[in-house]
Amino acid sequence: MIDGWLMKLQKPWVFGRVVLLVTILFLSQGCLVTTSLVPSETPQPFYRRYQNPIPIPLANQALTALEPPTLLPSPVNMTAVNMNVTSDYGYFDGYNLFELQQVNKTSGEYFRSLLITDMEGNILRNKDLGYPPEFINTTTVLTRDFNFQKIVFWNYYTDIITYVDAWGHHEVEYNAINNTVLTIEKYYREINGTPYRFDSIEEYDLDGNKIWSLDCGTFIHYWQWCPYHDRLSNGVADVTHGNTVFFDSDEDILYFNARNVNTFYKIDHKTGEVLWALGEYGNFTLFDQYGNLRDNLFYHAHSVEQVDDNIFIIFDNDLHNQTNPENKLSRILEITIDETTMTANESWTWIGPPEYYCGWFCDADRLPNGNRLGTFGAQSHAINSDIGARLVEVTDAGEIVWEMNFPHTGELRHQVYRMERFRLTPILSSPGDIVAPSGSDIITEWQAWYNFRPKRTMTGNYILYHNNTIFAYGQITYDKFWRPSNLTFNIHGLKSGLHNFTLVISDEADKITSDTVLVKISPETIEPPPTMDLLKIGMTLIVTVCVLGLAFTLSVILGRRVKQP
Ligand SMILES: [Ca+2]
Ligand SMILES: [Ca+2]
Repeated sequence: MIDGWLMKLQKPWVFGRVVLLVTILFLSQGCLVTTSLVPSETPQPFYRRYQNPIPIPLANQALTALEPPTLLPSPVNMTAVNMNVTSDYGYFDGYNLFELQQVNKTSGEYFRSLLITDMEGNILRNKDLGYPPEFINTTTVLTRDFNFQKIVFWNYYTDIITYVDAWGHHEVEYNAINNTVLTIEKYYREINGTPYRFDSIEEYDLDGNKIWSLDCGTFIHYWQWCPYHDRLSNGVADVTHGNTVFFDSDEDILYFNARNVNTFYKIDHKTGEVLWALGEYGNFTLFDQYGNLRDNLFYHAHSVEQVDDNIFIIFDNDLHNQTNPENKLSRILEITIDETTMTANESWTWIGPPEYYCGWFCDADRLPNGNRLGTFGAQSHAINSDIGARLVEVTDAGEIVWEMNFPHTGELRHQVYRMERFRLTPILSSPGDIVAPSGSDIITEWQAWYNFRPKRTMTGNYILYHNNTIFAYGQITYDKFWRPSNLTFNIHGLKSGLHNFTLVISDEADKITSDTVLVKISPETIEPPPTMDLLKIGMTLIVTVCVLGLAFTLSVILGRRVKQP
């Protein structure tokens, strides 16, 4: 019987089938082995700790821990402020800096307090200073004192105020190149027997000496005045109504927004030359978010700021909309420009609901996590007159995640011109833990942002510790406009076991933030694993050669046996 099977096997087609079957069996076995050899491509985190991509928990230098809050004397009657806050997951944690104005609707009395609050609305600083506040370094706020009508530097740690003998309206700006301040001043010019109000941009040194001036009446013309005829309280035509100077120290460029001509200007600070203008009287071709050609993108806007290369954010109040005056939808607007093709496109916008409409005041900021902050800060809104100032944070997708409201209290109205979100220490991302076989090259990358939204590059230091020993150190340059700076480290030759890498970054005042990444190196040394394809090909070749060799030998032996009688 065995000889019968052997006879059949000797037939070439039967022998071929057997060889094929054996090969398939070997190959499938080989694949199983191969699969078990390849390590998981995405190692699972082995140690769960608080993940802080953003928001990051505030560092331990809490403002309240440094000194007690200076709550009195407060020009604003805070007991009459019925502030409320709502928040949701994903807001950018930090502190808020803004001037709160309290207005008595009947008597017209004005009170001002410069506040620093936490995200819940607890007041940590309350200072008798006015608007528009902003940080020029980690401890100093630049703003104005309405009692003395002077520009001031206020150190919110030491509570020391330094006065500059200059005043201006709507804006103060710091020039870090010259150590000077910029502001806007109004003047009147008579044209054909009629007075018109224009603005000039003025620069003062810290002793109050005027060192630079630019007359905006040289590039804005009286006939460009808003067709809705904005006037001052004395009846004079308010042609320009400048409300923003944004100074880019690194480029020595300033941007000037003239509310009543719906246009902002890029100006070379060295020469005073207007390099371009964007808006109703600008030289950009304008497109809305749908790609439609438009005569203008914003009406009586406020607070233009650069947020990235060729990207600007602005608060579009939508007052005196010349296409549809009843539109009345205020919004946060980002505009991306191309200085080669001279085109400007709406690249992001968040339109507030109709009841958020604000004809005057207001501010817009982009935060490090991509959220936007909108100061819908006027004391009254078109639909619900009880709302008052509302400060709103929205995600990139347009969801409201934080809102601070100042509803009316009897005759008292509350308004906010601009606000700033900030941290007390630098901001650091958390890249997450790493699991790798020994012999691997480890790359860790952190992102760092400065404490506040800087208009110039800022510097600090970093130290990377490996198990409490200094591994690397150096200087960081924090990018301007609150863009991230990357800190990348390539780490070689880690022994098996658990490694702690802690990155500490500091600002110019040596206030620090840290983040820890744990790296687990597995004990087995694993050569760089070949890919599945290479292994399959290798196994296939080996198995095929073996099987063919075996089959050939078998056939020779069996052939001899069958030939024997
Ligand atoms: Ca400013
Ligand atoms: Ca702001």
